[in-house]
Amino acid sequence: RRALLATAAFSVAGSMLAGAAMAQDKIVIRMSTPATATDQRSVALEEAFGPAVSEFAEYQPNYNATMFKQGTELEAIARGNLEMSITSAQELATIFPEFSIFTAGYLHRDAEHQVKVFNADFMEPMKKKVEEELGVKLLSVVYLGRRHVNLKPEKKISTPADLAGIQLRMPGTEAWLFLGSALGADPVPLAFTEVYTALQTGAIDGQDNPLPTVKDSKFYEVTSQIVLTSHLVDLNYIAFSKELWDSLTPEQQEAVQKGADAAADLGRQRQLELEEELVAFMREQGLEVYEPDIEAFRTHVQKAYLESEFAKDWPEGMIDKINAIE
Ligand code: KDO
Repeated sequence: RRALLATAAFSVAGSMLAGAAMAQDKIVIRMSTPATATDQRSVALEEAFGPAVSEFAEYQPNYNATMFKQGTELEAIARGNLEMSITSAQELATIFPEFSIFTAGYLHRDAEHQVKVFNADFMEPMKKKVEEELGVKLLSVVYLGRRHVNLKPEKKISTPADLAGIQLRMPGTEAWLFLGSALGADPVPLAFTEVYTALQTGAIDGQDNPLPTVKDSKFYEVTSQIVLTSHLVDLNYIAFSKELWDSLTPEQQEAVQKGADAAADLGRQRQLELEEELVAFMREQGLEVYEPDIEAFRTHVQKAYLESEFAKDWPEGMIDKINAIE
């Protein structure tokens, strides 16, 4: 962790906005994500962010991790090789351990709670640290949705014990893998872009993602069931180069901020609507969709987190503050 941080801090100072090339006198804002172009976060950014900055900047999204591999985007921004990404608390936690608080299962209650937490006073020092030490500005919080367990085997899952021995793909960071084991499964690290094939060939038994992702990336074609665990009300942050931000005029900064907020609002609305519709869609595709014993999962997962090494890095009293937000 320290080594990465040191490299990142050094690169921020050393990069001369190399990435912010100008196209037709416009700043180029390259965004890299493993998400598809049809994912609601991608669509919302194209519809709301791109136009909001179009007077002075050209928004250039890159999807399916074709520009940077999943999990390497923050470092790319820090080094001045990228201007923007859709990052996760799990990725931030690899550099700033306190962000692991937002990776804990059954913490955020819903999309609205996420936004209130992101805008709360206690988030300010955390955002500031990311800006100052990594050169990344977290503009807005994007709703990814309720993650559920999506399996290929037909075995009925009621409690965490039923997931024993299940090879559950998780994204490749420590915080994600911990969540997989807290659920009772055997976590297997794998990049998002590899998941479909791994399910198809049986290299993994399952994966976890919100329903809109299961539809968008067609995981329903290669799985038999969705266990509605709702184990993580998942979020992403719109991450922006602090160096580029500092080079903008106040009006341009306002446009960037407003565009990010508008994209986050639009994406959140659409994702919530999709989540409502998609249980029926999955059943039409022949998948079993059912709720397990949620209390059994919640108790098991929360206990695992509170007893974990991660909890030692959480700011004092923050869990209570998060829970106290109405
Ligand atoms: C995934 O790899 O399962 C995940 O859902 C993790 C998220 O944090 C996010 O990176 C997302 O993938 C990508 O944006 C692809 O949808």
